[in-house]
Amino acid sequence: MTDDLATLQAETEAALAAAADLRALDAVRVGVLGKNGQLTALLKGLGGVPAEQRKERGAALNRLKTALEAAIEARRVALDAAALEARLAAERLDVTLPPRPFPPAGPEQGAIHPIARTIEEIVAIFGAMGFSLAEGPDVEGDWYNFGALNIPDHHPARQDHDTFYLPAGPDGRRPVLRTHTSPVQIRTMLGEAPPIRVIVPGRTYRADHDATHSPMFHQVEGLVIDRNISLSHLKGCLIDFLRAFFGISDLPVRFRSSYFPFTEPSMEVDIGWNRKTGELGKGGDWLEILGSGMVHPKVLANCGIDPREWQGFAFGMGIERITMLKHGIPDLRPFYESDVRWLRHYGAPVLSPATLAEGV
Ligand code: 2NM
Repeated sequence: MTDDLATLQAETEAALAAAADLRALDAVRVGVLGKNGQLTALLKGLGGVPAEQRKERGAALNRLKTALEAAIEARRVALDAAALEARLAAERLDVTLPPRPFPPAGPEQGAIHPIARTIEEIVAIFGAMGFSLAEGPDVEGDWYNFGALNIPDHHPARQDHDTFYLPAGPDGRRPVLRTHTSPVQIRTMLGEAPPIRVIVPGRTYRADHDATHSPMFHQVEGLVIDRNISLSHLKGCLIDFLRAFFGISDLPVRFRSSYFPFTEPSMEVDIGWNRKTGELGKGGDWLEILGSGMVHPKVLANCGIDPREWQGFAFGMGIERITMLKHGIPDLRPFYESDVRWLRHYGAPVLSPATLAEGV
């Protein structure tokens, strides 16, 4: 090998050893083997070499080229390995560590909203009694919300001050924000043949806003249609529900005659409590908690169900109200304010679903 080639080899090997990363390595490669590289220039100059030396010179240049390509590749492998080692060290993960404990209540942990929790509990209790969950639209037609339920045209609930009406559609009818979840029961009776057992939680809307009323609130209603259903079934079902929901096995329950257009007879349901302390289950006072009754034959007929063959009962209650009673929540307004301090205090832990197995 001539001196100039030995020098080029030595300089290139020194530069490769000094290249600290893949970019520096590539710069060395381009400087030697690139279009304007030093070795490329020597190869281009081969034509000017005297004929008797050209063969030997050409062989020497090719050997050097092969040697330098191998040296560059070796350095690339070494730098790749070093880069991987550095990444592995930086991103080290000890898979033998025990799992991080579920974070305590704090900024990083959410909670189940009390409304959502109560709905889960109600669905669990009625689910165990064979009820299915039914849902329907918040925006309803007048007939589903009122007419099918035997609510006459002059009924106060129909007046503008109670009901949110939407602008009339092309047919001239004004849709309503449902004032109760009963239209879902109507849709269920229209769409399914009896026997029926459904529980219907959801949002409802009334033009009412003060310390104890919100224009949007939640209701749960239930419906049972079968043969030979009587008031006894209604009473047994609701007593079982109330005792399970409030977790008081001997909770006093009282049925009081009342009136709804969609049920006959109708009954208001009270539970025993202490008015002074707010304690449920004892104290000699009564607190109204839900409405109920035997589904009116006209309502059944409106839904294509023959009232001579099928009977049923229905009931409805406000979710906010029973949630406040169960948990001693004094004020309605924070339910809708998304204040995380309130949610953390009254919310239910996540990952603890409402089940009857553990008691809701
Ligand atoms: C209540 C009270 C009493 C009720 C009736 C019906 C239907 F569709 F079957 F006729 N659904 N819900 C009902 C009955 C609701 O809420 C206080």
